[in-house]
Formats: sequence, structure tokens, C-alpha cells
Amino acid sequence: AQDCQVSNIQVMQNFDRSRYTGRWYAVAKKDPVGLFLLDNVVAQFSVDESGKMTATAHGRVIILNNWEMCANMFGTFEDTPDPAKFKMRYWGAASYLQSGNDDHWVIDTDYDNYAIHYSCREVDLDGTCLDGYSFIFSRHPTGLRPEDQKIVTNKKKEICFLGKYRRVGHTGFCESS
Ligand code: FEN
Repeated sequence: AQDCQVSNIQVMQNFDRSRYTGRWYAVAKKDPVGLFLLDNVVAQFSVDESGKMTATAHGRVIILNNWEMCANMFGTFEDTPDPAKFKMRYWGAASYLQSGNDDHWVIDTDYDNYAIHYSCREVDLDGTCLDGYSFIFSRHPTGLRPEDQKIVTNKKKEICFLGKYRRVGHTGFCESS
């Protein structure tokens, strides 16, 4: 399963959304084309009483005139037949933030330490991903445990994003908001 066909990408088996709830620190990200979050990205997943998954995320952005801001983003998830694949509608607390509707796939997670997220926005004519983004999340603000790093590297390869990630710094910039 490394032909880079979006339709062949393996996702988390028997994904359990309730175990996925809580705080996740982005430790690395592969950016999409266009506006996004720069760093200090932290996501918080919840499951409501009806079982629907929602999330918030914040991250640093630089808007016009080089103003540093914390973007507070919200996401609601629509289920699909695959329990690890969602459609995410997202928007920002501030009107200048872009909103949208993206795929949101959980590629792999052990729920307690690491998670690999994937979103392809545009599939190319050959079936590979032309524009997508991905987050590597950790439960630990300090990063991934050494034993999780090789799992994550292998998954980056499987989703054909190896070498396209940047480390996500955490300076506490968004911690007050
Ligand atoms: C995710 C999981 C948890 C919930 C959500 C997630 C996705 C967040 C996204 C954020 C997009 C940010 C944008 C920022 C922006 C996957 C972490 C919701 C998809 C689009 C600017 C920058 C500069 C500017 C205007 C706007 O709009 N940034 O001048």
C-alpha cells in the first residue's frame, strides 16, 4: 500500500473516537497550499452526548501588516462509513480566518501518545494527492517518544508525505487565549 493512491491509503482500524478525545499537541505538520496555522498548534477533541465528534484548535498566524495572532478554530465532524474517516467543517473565531470543509482521516494512533492525521484536499488525475495537509500529534508537549518515531516515519511514507513535514514549535504563544 505505497502506490500513493489516495483511495488506497490505510486508516486506523476500529477507530475509537472516545479514546481520541482530549488535548493533542502538533509536533509536525505538512502544510496545504494557501493559508494555514504556523506553529503552536494544539487541538482538543470532544465527543458530545449524541456521539458526535467536535474539535477546537489554535495556532499562531501572521495576518496583514505582520500582526501575530492566535487563530482559534472550530471543527465539526460528519461521520462516514469508515469510522476513521470524517468530513470536517471548520471555521475561525475571527472573520479574517478562512473556513472550509476538508476530509479528516485518522491514519494511526495509540490514543495515549501519538496520532497521525491526514487530509487530501485535491486528488490529482493519477489518483495521488495534489494538495493536502497532515498533522503528527503527541499527547506530550515535549514531542514524540523515541519508540513512536519509527511508527510515525513509516506512516509518513505510507501516506506519501515523507520529507514534507516541518516541526511545529511550541513557545506558549497561544496559551493565554
Ligand atoms: C485540526 C483538528 C482540530 C480541529 C481543526 C483542525 C484544522 C484546522 C485548520 C486550520 C486552518 C487555518 C487557517 C488559517 C488562516 C485538523 C487541527 C479545526 C484547517 C485557514 C490566515 C493567515 C493570514 C491571514 C489570514 C488568515 O486563515 N490564516 O492574513
